[in-house]
Amino acid sequence: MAPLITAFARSPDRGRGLARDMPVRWALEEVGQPYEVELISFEEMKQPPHRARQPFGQIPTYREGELALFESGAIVLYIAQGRAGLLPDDPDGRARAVMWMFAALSTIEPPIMDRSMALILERQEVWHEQRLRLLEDRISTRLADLSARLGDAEWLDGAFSAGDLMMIQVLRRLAGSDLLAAERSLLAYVARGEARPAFQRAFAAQLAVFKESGGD
Ligand code: GTB
Repeated sequence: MAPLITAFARSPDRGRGLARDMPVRWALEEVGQPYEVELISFEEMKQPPHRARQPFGQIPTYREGELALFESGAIVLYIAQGRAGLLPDDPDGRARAVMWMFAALSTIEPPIMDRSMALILERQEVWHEQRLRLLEDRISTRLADLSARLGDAEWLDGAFSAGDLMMIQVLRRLAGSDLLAAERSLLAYVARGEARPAFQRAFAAQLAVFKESGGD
């Protein structure tokens, strides 16, 4: 049976592919694994049946046979480990690809998420501008370091891997910002990821959900 994932019935990102079902869809497309999607509302997400599969009442989740997973990073890693296409064959290369997944989620993403939250929830606070500057400085430092490491390479460590997939998905949260535009190599890196046919299929699938939910 095809894996089943959960996603927003109506994503607040308005089909921009920023919700965390996107990396899971992208990973499944990269390895050529067909999948099914259960769309759920915010209300359903907080009810006991969904909390049984995601304790924090969030999407995405993943079910394949008897296995039930939550956490998008863990799901992408599981998909990558079981199928060819997202991890190198040699053990050292695999370890480094996983290292980049962690770097994306635990080193690059935190200040980016804090900035997103600050822009949504903290605009009225008297300290908003000061905090935003601090967060943006922190992001700029991380992006400069990442850009220095990427250099002129196409991907972070040899062939495209789950590490690139997670990193690009994290960087996409900065789309349209001066922060990303300032690092031209990262801008091109994100564009290369988004140009991949698997990304395009995953993006189109989540956009179709938004449009079918009445979004414009
Ligand atoms: N660490 C978990 C994972 O990686 O799976 C985090 C999962 C998570 O944050 N899920 C969010 C969720 O279910 C959706 S993706 N939120 C509902 C809730 O917590 O009540 C995060 C997200 C939401 C909205 C936008 N957006 O509008 O742009 C982008 C990303």
